[in-house]
Amino acid sequence: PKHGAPFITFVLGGPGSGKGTQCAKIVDTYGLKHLSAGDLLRKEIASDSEYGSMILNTIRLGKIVPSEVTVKLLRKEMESSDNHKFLIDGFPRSEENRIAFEEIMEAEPDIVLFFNCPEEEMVKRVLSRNQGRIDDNLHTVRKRLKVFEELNLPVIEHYAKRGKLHKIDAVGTVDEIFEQVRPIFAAYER
Ligand code: UP5
Ligand code: MG
Repeated sequence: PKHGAPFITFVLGGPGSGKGTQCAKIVDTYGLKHLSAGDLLRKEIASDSEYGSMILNTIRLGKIVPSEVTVKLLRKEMESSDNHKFLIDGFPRSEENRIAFEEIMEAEPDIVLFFNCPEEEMVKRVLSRNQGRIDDNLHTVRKRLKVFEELNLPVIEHYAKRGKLHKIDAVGTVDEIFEQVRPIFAAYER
């Protein structure tokens, strides 16, 4: 990256594809700053902010929170971080998200990871997670999968065309999957 510019990785994949799990391993090994858009939004709900109830209702329906809100949260985290290598998990979820981020942050990702996982495996993982997430029920998972296909796949396609996409087979053990991820970051360590 050019001097002073952040190093940005977007981590994409459907609900339960293993984004958060693999991000934890990337952070441990390569020391990037993990920013989960979903976690930031859930923190907003918990903190009773002005957007809290709107965000809660949006997540409950498996829909996408307005770009301005999510980009503002990401921007705040990025600007206050002394680590300039970011692992942005679960964002952008639509072309509109992507364009808003690129315009407001005046930055594009260096790397885009796509955890490619069959739907039935994603459903199984989400429904057995048991962490009390309001969107981890069969009805909302179906909706999340539909929104992923309709709105997130075009973003993945966009970055594939730009030569930035790394498609990872997200079936297997956590360690087997990480072995596909490792060389992508190792290449930047050299
Ligand atoms: N697990 C992980 N890896 C496994 C493996 N290899 N084998 C077997 N099990 C495995 O994993 C899910 C579960 O599977 C866990 O129990 C894990 O142990 C197990 P996880 O790593 O949590 O998968 P992840 O892809 O992170 O799943 P998550 O449910 O978090 O994905 P979503 O994209 O659905 O959730 P997110 O938090 O990003 O977004 C939630 C909602 O917030 C969205 O639906 C949307 O409404 C809203 N949102 C926005 O509006 N805008 C945004 O920018 C972001 C979110
Ligand atoms: Mg997650």
